[in-house]
Amino acid sequence: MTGKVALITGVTGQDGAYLAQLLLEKGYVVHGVKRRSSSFNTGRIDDIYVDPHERDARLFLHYGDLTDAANLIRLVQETRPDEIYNLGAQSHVQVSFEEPEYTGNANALGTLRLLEAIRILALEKSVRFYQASTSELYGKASEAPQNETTPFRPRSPYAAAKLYAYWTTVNYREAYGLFAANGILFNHESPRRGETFVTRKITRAVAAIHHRRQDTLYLGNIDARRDWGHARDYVEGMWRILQHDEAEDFVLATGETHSVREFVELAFAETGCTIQWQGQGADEVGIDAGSGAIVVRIDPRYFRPTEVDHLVGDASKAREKLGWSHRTGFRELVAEMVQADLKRSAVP
Ligand code: NDP
Ligand code: GDR
Repeated sequence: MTGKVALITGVTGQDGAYLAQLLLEKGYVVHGVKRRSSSFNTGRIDDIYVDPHERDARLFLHYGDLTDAANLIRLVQETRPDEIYNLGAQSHVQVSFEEPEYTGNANALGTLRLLEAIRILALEKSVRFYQASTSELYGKASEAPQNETTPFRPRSPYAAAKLYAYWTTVNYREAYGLFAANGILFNHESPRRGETFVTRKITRAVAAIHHRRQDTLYLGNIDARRDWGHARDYVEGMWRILQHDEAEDFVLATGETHSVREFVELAFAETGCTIQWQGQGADEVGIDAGSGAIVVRIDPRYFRPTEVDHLVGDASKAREKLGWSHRTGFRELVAEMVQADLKRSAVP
């Protein structure tokens, strides 16, 4: 047992669930912040949750919200964490164009509120703070691959809010001596990925089409390129960032880039289906070479007002200083996600 205490915002999300699991395995007591919702929102952590009345319970959930400063101060005061992982956010880039103000409130000011809570409670010398920064900061990047010194050029309200949070984290490190570090993480996915992010949207549709529950998958820009890794590997990197002897910012990435189009092809191939592309632009379609059915169509509704076309990360600093590198490759990731969705959608 480490005897350490961690506080995780966003514990009900993809990364929060994997991180809570990892920290419990390492012997931590884990406090997670969950939002009040009219329906259950703890599905991703149900398997690691133990009734708090049980003697061996080490995962505790608290209601909270990054838009509520008083709540954050009280949570930090009551839980007295050694490590805080700020993973909570309105994390959907396209949604941030629809809800820019809320996105700024939760992602930018939310980070400030949490850092201020640490300062108000005079915990700067005892707490370590991890900020969930993102490759979206690079946006229209001038160079590839992107590393810790690549200039930022955000392209969405989401990225602009995360830019504020990034620099606020750096500023609290420099101004108050807080151990505060940014993980600049490139896209990472898993069977627990939210259903509206493109990877999971594809793997769910492939499974549903395979089981004849859906005919067509509608997508936006299939030529966007991303550096996709597995969330399980990336939460291990977050933990290593906070165990390092100095607070520093790190890129976590696989170093490989693939298009959404390639993701679609591989995901369908997992069910034995070969995709042939026909047409151009918004009229392009993906045809199942076996049946001749159109299984993919483009819907301009999913085009973003400004797009991030090409991301590929260089994680050599994390490899050298933290001994971190990804374990799960692209093909393995796609296969795991499709197989998980095939299993889920086979249940009547
Ligand atoms: P998810 O969308 O799966 O999870 C986000 C979490 O934040 C959920 O628990 C959500 O709660 C919670 N949340 C949303 N709004 C608030 C709020 N106002 N107050 C408190 N909690 C809130 O995201 P991921 O797990 O994929 O990502 C984790 C973090 O890492 C996010 O900050 C994201 O922006 C960032 N990131 C993610 C990357 C990725 O590829 N996954 C890459 C780089 C950065 P609820 O369950 O109730 O919705
Ligand atoms: P991203 O992830 O914006 O990179 O942000 P997302 O999966 O939403 O988009 C990836 C790329 O796919 C294109 N795309 C579509 N996207 C969605 N969601 N739905 C579609 O139908 C679709 N068709 C094409 C997008 O245009 C884009 O280019 C994720 C989030 O987890 C952020 O929180 C995180 O910071 C970054 O990754 C790194």
